Amino acid sequence: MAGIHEGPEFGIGDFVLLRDVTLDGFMENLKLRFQKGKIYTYIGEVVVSVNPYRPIDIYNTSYVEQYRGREIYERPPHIFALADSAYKNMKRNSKDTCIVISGESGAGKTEASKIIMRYIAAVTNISGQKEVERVKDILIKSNVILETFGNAKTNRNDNSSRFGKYMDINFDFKGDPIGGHINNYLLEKSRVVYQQEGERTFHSFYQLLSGGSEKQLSDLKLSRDCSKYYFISQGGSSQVPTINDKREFKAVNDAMKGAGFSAEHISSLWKIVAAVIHLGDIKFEADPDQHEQVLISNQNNLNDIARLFSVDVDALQKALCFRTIAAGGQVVEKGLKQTEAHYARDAFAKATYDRMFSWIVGRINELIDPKISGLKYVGKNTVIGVLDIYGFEIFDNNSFEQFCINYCNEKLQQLFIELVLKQEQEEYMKEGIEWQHVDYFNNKVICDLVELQHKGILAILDEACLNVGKVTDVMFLQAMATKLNKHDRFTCRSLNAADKTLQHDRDFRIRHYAGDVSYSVIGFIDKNKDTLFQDFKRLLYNSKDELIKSMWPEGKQSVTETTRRPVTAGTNFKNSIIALVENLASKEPHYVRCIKPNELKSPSVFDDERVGHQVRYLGLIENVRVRRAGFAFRMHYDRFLRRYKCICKKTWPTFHGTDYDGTICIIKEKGFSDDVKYGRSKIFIRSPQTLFALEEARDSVIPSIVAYLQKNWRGGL
Ligand code: AD9
Ligand code: MG
Repeated sequence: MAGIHEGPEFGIGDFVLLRDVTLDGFMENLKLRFQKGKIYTYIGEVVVSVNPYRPIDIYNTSYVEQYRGREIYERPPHIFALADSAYKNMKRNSKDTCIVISGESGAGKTEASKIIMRYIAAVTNISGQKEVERVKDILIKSNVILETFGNAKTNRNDNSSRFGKYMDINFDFKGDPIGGHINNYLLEKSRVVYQQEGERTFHSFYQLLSGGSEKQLSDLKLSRDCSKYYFISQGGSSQVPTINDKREFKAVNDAMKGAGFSAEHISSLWKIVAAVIHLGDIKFEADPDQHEQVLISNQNNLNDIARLFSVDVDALQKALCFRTIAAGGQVVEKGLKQTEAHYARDAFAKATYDRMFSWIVGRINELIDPKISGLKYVGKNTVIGVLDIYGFEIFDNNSFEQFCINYCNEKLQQLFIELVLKQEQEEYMKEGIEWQHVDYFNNKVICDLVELQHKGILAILDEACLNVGKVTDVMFLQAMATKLNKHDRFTCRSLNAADKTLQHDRDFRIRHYAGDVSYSVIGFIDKNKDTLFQDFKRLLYNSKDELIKSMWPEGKQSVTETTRRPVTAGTNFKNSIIALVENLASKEPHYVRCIKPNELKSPSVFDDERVGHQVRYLGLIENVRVRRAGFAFRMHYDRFLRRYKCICKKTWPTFHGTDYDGTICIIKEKGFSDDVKYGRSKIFIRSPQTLFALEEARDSVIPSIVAYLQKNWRGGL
């Protein structure tokens, strides 16, 4: 079997066939394959992918042809085989499928998702329908657009996704893509105003400064020198060797244009990016006439921003320096103090960028909406969902964003555990085969620690946020220490005084499935409340730029209209992730488990310790054991008979009984009856050796079969 027998020098293509299912055995095989440039290995139908950190020429059209329409085991392991399997299953069974790509930051999820989408685009629309081509084109272009506005260089990954993305691709009954829909999850907007050392804000800012024409930059009142601008230069690393911002700027503009964004819209988007840059350089000074109140000292900057946002400059100034409050039926304007003004400005910049990002996603969705794409539904419409979300991450300073990202990864791990076990169990039950339980670590306790109603960290945080102005981050930490003191996955200094790595009144630690992470509580309450003063909403709602106006619909409310307290950022995120997980669970899942080989982004280093850690926490050994708990291999009777009929005298060259009977004949004649079980539609083979023996028997008769076919069916091969 080509997929499994790539030759001993390449190791084993499916971990299920490992002789020795231990961490050492697993690692030895994974390392050997990585060193030989074989980055994909199966665990049954799960693809384990190791980031090669170099381009490998295995995605060209000749590879597409090798995998198209083939069964997963017929060719050497490849992500194309998984994409094809998801596609085939969807088409054959008219069932929604999804592909869940997981792994830590920098492990290769986003690349994997793009490879999958390109494969699907390559194997569909044989008849070349124009509208289908348009949809496919936008699906591919959406990656470029969203990466520009939603990805950034972090200390883990030069092109790190700072938002979660779930994309549904809709197919018609023929299996052609007729539309799609993207759901985006929590953009890490704090990056707009702050970056850690060595990091950048979103790519869009640097692309504009590097790639914008002289005229465009002068219109936007920008220079090419990033270091001049506070919001985009804090990480001190605006130049990244692996990134060509100038080229990407052209690519993203071409992609937006090609996808159907109007020239006005594209121009407005860059104006917003420019305005955000300028906002970072607004300087406040104390108003000499008004105690503790601020003024803006750089009026030019203010004029530029007002022009870019198409708003009145006085209104902008007022929104930045005052806050309008309705109290007891009276409308009062309250001057902001220095710290308040800075806070409000940052919140404004973050919200503006965030709204812009959501608008972009919404615009792409409009362009690929299957209902308006002009392609009519005929028969059943099915989808393949592709999930590419930010991976588990640990930085020197971890805040609310890492907390959300890592919680999301816990949820996906939980889904993997449940579905992989459930699926396997169901398969055995459906086929009437006895099932043997395998122990595994269930991370549900950690999901509960975060999300449980009333008792979880998010609930404690929401409670803290309810008490306007009174509760500090430190008090939130103390509340957690009191309520979670029995939880063995949670600690902080007041619960463990001896742990000097945790700072008093600042840090708490969670023992995540993927490792221990210390979070600083500073900013948790603010980020969870996510307050943006109404004044800014009204300001931009009154913009003369239609696009900007459309991003702020709630700005039409008058000052005295009371708004309901908005759902907090944490709870909002939790709800969206719970809905996502439910959605994934309702589809037939396919998994890609991405592994990062080293911390150096090196193509040649296989760091045993780092990889071993990932293999352990991803539960890959358990995955192999579960898969093998009963049987290493299974195959539908019809396929089995077709593949092995040549090795049995009773079935070759023709067999007149059922596929089931033919399968029994082969197994009996070869003496493997003790090693197999017959399910309702599939044969289950217990040990890999039996499969190898069948394959060897087949290999040895192939030459005589070729000769036979040439003699008897000349021209019919
Ligand atoms: V994060 O959680 O968004 O921070 P990802 O998405 O898991 O992370 P990404 O796909 O961005 O990681 O991969 C990181 C880098 O590894 C890419 O920019 C490529 O340079 C490199 N990479 C990943 N996969 C491949 C591949 N199949 N072939 C070549 C790859 N290079
Ligand atoms: Mg990514």
